[in-house]
Amino acid sequence: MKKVAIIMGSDSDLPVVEKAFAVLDEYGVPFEVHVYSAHRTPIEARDFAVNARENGFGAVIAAAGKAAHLAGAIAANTTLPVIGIPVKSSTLDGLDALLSTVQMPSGIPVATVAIDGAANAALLAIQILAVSDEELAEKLKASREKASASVLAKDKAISDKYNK
Ligand code: RP5
Repeated sequence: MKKVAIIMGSDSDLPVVEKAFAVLDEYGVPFEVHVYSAHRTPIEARDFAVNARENGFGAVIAAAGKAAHLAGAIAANTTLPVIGIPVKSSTLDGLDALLSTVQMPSGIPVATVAIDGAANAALLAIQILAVSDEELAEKLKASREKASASVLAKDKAISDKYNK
């Protein structure tokens, strides 16, 4: 199976990014984690991206806060799908990171999830790998069915209590 790369701009992003580790573990998807910054270690970030495909990765998750150029900088140097997580780490509550991550110019896409949306970033990476992995696709389907059943059970409980 292809691996997922998770790059964060700083170790201060870890509390947010860790939520992605849990989801990838749950699905048995191998991943590798690094701290590379578009601004502080631009050469290492670039080199990782350039070599990511031949190093066995199928998708890259890049998390950064403030003037968050990491996902875009990674995307500029690979044709692997790149998922950006804008991290809420500034006085602007993550809106700065959201806009920096999502507003990519035509030709270099970054699939941007919600501010601090690490779990969805992991799920999207898994869905990308599942395009060519039936077993993973089945796990995703089972998980969606479980989530639906859980909501329907809550609906029944609320309905039984209030809808006389
Ligand atoms: C960004 O700046 C990082 O991704 C982090 O979210 C933010 C602050 O970094 P530190 O100053 O905490 O290292 O590049």
